[in-house]
Amino acid sequence: MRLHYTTNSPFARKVLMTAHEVGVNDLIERTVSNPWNEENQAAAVNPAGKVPALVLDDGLALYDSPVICEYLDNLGQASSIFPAAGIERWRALQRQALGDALLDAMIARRLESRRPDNERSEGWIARQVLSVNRCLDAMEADASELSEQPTIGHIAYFCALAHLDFRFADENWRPGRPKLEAWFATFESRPSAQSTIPHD
Ligand SMILES: N[C@@H](CCC(=O)N[C@@H](CS)C(=O)NCC(=O)O)C(=O)O
Repeated sequence: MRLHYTTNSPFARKVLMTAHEVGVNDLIERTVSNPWNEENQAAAVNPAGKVPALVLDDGLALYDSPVICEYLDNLGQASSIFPAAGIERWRALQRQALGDALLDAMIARRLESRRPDNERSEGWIARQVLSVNRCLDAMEADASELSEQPTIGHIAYFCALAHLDFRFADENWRPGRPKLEAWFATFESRPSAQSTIPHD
């Protein structure tokens, strides 16, 4: 199977960390497909033109990151980051949705900020900033509940926070969020995180 990804996509990082955590890294071939280039190869397999996209050996293309992560988890023999049916599963999926929502708002803000002056909406940017801060506060409220055993929710939280550090390094999210800061510092040392540090 072949993963279309970029080295700076936090959604692709979710997939790469999942592959590492469940022990299927070696099964994945990789193609860097920049969605912002005209020759974006991801668009040939994902109609949305986004990364990550995973093409299976029989040609079926899977997207987006929640679907790919669950597929890889199913392949993994050693461990699982998707709890079995029950409340823990819903908590993990809800956390994944929260991490992804933080990313969506952060990326929307960044893209809007880069538009020409006469096209940019400061109101739209302010709306995304509010969303980012609400997501961060919800994560802080949840941080002491996070289990030792990682789930897809942990990975989504981590990738979202790490992407804030990567793209908005001058806007530290840590002040006023001590539990989230402590959790992040510990999770950051996992090999799956250390082997997937983003770069442009
Ligand atoms: N919901 C998607 C989001 C994927 C996404 O937004 N990827 C970005 C890169 S981080 C992308 O490809 N953007 C290109 C575009 O929006 O056209 C997922 O979870 O995989």
